[in-house]
Amino acid sequence: MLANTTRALTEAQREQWAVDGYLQLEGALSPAEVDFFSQLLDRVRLQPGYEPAPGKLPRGHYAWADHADPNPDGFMDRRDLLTYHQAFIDLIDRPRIFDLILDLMGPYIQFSMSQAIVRASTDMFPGYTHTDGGEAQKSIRVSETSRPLAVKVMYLLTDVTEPDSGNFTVFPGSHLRPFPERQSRIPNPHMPGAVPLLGKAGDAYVFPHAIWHGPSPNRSGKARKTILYNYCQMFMRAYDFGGPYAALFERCTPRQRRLLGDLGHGPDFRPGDFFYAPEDQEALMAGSI
Ligand SMILES: O=C(O)CCC(=O)C(=O)O
Repeated sequence: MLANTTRALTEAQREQWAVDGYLQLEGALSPAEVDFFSQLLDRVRLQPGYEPAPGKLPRGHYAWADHADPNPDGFMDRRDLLTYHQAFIDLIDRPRIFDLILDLMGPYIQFSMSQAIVRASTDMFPGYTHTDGGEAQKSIRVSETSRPLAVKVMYLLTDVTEPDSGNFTVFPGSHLRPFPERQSRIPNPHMPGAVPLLGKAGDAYVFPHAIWHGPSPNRSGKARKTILYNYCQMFMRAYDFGGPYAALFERCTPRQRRLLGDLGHGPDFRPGDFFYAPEDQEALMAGSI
């Protein structure tokens, strides 16, 4: 059993998390929320922000861009969504989902990354299979009884009901064992063991950094839209900001502020920060203060 402080997961979810390494939650967002966020992403893509810069920057790095492809069904991979709308801030600790995050990860966590990905329908993209967190994290796996290092929630804003529709594709159990990654056998969404997940707009997938996963090609004829939120243990670095995200604090609740690095003593760093949490950490995360 995991040493949890809260009990949001059912026994079946706990087992699926430990064995398969991911969860699928139905109806995490309501139909109205799906419409709202979908339209919001259409507006976000017309604004400046962080996007990949292939050819200029290596994979995983983002550059400031004037806008993404203006076509609402075109590719977009926008990072650091929180400044665009209060709804993105409020999604950080959305009750039902954040309860699961706390149950899985414990209370000593921070928010790490927000991202919106639109996978255009195209014959040009073969899919992409990876672990999260770059080269070093790739070789770090925790056991079934450990807290995860980092966990992502991926909210589907589009129905994905057929294979090769940009499905989130997982290799169940791969978070626990070495994975065959060789130049001659580059992991891909069609190799043995791959499970392309189906889901409805509003569903969410929850997965740890160590599971091999990624998008399938999208040849469905329609774009696949998602929002991704990442949480990590407090002693790790966030992806989207280098210190406390002070510019957002006025728009946040105390819990959201803590998740964005407000340790209660201003923006300055002190030795020990992020390793030893403030005394109210557990109560604040649980929502009891
Ligand atoms: O499905 C996608 O577009 C990418 C999701 C993914 O692999 C990730 O967030 O790490």
